[in-house]
Amino acid sequence: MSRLIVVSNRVSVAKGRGAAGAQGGLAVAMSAALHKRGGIWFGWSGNEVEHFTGQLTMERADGFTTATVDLEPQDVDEYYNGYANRTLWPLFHYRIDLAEYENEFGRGYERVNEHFANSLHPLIEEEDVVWVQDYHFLPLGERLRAQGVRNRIGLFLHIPWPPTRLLVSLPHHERLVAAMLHYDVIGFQSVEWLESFLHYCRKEHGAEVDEDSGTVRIGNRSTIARAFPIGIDHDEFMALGETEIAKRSQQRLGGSARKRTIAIGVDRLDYSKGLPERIDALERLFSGHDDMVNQLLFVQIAPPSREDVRSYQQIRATLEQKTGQFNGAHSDVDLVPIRYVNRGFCRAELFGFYRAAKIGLVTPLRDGMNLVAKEYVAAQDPEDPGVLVLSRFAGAAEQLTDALLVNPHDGGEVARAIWTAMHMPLAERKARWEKLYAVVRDADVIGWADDFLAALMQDPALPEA
Ligand code: ADQ
Repeated sequence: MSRLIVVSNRVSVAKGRGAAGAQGGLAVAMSAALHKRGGIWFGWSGNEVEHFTGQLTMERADGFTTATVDLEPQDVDEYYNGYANRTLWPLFHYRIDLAEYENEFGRGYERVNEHFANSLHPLIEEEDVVWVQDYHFLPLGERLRAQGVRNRIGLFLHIPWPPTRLLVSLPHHERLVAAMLHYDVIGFQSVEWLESFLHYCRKEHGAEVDEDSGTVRIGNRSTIARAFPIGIDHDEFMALGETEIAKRSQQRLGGSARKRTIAIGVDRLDYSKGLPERIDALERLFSGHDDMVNQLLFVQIAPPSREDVRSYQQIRATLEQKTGQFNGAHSDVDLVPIRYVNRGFCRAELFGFYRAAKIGLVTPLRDGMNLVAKEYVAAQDPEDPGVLVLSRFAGAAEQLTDALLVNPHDGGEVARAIWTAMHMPLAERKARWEKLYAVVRDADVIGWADDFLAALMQDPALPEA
């Protein structure tokens, strides 16, 4: 079996399935795939040094090795906070108004991709396959090819692919996408993102596309582009549900609700997650029903992220203001309708909170997939399941069609969906949940990694011209 090399911006080794579970599904999937095949997980250490040296820190993990490099502060500013999080992230989430196009960001991104290729290249052996994760490394495959690497190299994009009309606003977009064609396989979360990519390749590069095989050909280069929807680690997550921590968390939240229906949102504090719009929808619901404070409690768990980036400071301030105003207007002396919590919880605690909540509110404006929607479904009591209210604009909506699907920009529609969820008869809740759960169980993250790697190892590409 070929050895696997995973590349991601940060390396985060899972401590083992079913453990305390502080890591996300991705860390678990990568650790499992590496454990099975042996290999190396390569990325940024998260540390900064005055001058980049490219020196690798190698450590043994469970059946594989981690290899990390330190970056210098300018790299972190320009590549990570800059091009990745201030240019590509907003643009790829349709927020062209927030995308910043600074030459230094682009140069920093190119430079760090070059650094990564230089450090990674000596580690690659003849039979290895290289699996690159996400938008931080769109040109990395090309850099490795330029250094003579002929191994199979794949890319999985965790975020959406934007419509062509938006992407063309990015300076040098042609070069960026042409570089991606050096990957043998490119994976997307959903058919919608895949189709946007194929449309762009046809329109801007005159690519020949074979829809059946997903082959995209430009000149003498070709790549396979396909949808591989990511899932959660179902078995690991269900095991967390059996823990005392999960049970106590469920009781703690459920017991504190004073008989109100609990709705929950769990999101990184990011403008793509539609958090202010969610409060606007609740405003409609509460203004339309006098007694709502006695009926509904909304718990929003939103740990801050990317705090060095201004748009993230702004979304945080907006949300604080909105929840403050909302609670000022709708609280009673002994009841507060929104609990807004700015911190992370361990995944067993999250399981308990999801289970205590009879409504899961997952209403991003755009999201590559959204694993919270899947975790919410997995955590429900089969005999008395809650209802998932899900944005049509999350990749997850392609699979979770038995949720109440909503347009997150339409506050009235979201408010009506919450009302419907509050009053949905048990038989309908069960019928919907059973179908949702079957999807979450059967398309999990371990199968996702296996499918991607099977595609990557199949049909070796013709040698580069
Ligand atoms: P994210 O944008 O981070 O991921 P998501 O898929 O929802 O979004 O994953 C978030 C993860 O963080 C979930 O596992 C959730 O449980 C966890 N989390 C969130 N808030 C937490 C809290 N307060 N405490 C502890 N854990 C918390 C990106 C893309 C997504 C895509 C994933 C995976 O933006 O669209 O689904 O990658 O590909």
